[in-house]
Amino acid sequence: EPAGGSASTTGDASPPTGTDGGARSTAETRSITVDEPTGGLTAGLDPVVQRTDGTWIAWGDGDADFAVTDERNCVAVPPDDEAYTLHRLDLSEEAIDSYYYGFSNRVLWPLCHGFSDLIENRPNDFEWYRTVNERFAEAVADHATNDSVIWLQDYHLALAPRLIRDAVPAGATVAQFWHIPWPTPARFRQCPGRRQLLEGLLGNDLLGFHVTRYADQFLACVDRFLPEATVDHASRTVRYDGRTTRVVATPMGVDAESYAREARSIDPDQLSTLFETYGIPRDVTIGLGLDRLDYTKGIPERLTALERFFERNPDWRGEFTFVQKATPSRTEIETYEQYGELVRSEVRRINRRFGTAEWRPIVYTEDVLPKEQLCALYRCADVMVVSPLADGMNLVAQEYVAASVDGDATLLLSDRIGAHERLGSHALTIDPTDAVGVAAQLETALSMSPYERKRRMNTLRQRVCNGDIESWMETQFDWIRRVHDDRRDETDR
Ligand code: GDG
Repeated sequence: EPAGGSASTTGDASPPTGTDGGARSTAETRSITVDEPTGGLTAGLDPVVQRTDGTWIAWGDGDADFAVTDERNCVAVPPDDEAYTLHRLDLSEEAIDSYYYGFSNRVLWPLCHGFSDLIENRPNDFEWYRTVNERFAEAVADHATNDSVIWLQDYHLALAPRLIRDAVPAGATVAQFWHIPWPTPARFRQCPGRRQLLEGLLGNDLLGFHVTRYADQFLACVDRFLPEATVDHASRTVRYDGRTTRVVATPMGVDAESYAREARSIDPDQLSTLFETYGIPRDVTIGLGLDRLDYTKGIPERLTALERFFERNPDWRGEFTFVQKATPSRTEIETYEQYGELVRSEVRRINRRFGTAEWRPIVYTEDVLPKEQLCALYRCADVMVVSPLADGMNLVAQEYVAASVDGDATLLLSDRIGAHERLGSHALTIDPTDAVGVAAQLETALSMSPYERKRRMNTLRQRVCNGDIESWMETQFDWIRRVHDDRRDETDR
């Protein structure tokens, strides 16, 4: 998951270093080690915060074994070279349950992705969401000066910007990036506390989304639910309560260079081990799906499409293996638990239906792989199917493109996700709910001429390399500088 930024966080107990990293202490030595970041945002943010000598404020579970900090809950990162300060907010179990597994992921997540029937608005969750946002605002105020740039990450912190604005010196700039879709007014109407959320977000000087559709939907919601605000749709700015918020669409990229480098340096022995471990035959054509186990990602729909494909194409049985890597997440929420069971049982059913003693149509794993193995999988996959029903951006599609260094690979891409607006015209577009259509596009991918396949992949590679994580960071900071200067001018007048 995206993990927090400077003066910000999202829901990972070890935000600055991704999936399994963290400023980690070992019980015996009480020493602190820092693991390499794995996620795209953390990998991108870490060097930025290091260069700025900044502070990264992130929540963690108070019992985590890496909670060695000073009396202010701060730790130096890296420990031996103090490039920035990590300030951890220890949250109680109840706070985490209500703030993270409650309002953030039982209300905002399904609401923003268009899964209204999955919204669970439990008593107290919104109050806890507010309380944790207040704690963030207090921690930010502790560190902020008149020159500070405060950059918040994601939907877990919608109320914080306004609280921060009121608590920090006037010269500080407050910005936020919203990593998930923003819903239409018809959907946002169902949001508990919707007015407070909009007021909170309008505490930002800058609010970023991945694509213009989400930015415009946000402005439409402000128009509808906060009538006192003045929205200028042409410049995408909002005047509210004496200040201006600029709304921008800045699509996020990946560290393309590092995925390409890893993919190029695959060791053949390592590859054989990977294939053996997962029982992937060496001579088959490989399809790949790689997602968090989340109901937005369209995994059962993808499996149904694969079933159609094998029904329609008996010749491909024994010749095509689909590898589905799914990482369990938010399993404290029952919907996620049930979703995982559904996916696993569909895999078993399809494998029983078509599998033989030598071959399984679907190889399924929930293992978390180190980046080099992830890149090995990307490079070996002849076709990748990215079929979410909704997704702010989707980094996996871009990582696959970056790692497809041979150029002979094809991407099937859902037309409902942010990544489609960047890459759609050169991928094979799919409607994730149309199993027959997806199966047909898979047939197209597998029968495409090598020339056409390379032509498409090379164009995709150019796009992904040109719009990588570094250029995203630069765009963010160009905008931050711009709103900072605008505010200076406004205060001077
Ligand atoms: C949210 C938004 C938006 C996965 N398994 C392993 C592993 N991963 C890494 C991938 C990728 C990341 O996790 C997943 O990123 P996505 O963008 O695909 O999806 P979300 O987690 O839903 O992210 C999304 C994103 O934020 C950024 O704004 O694009 O729309 O929902 O980087 O590589 N990494 C390693 N081992 C694994 O097994 N090392």
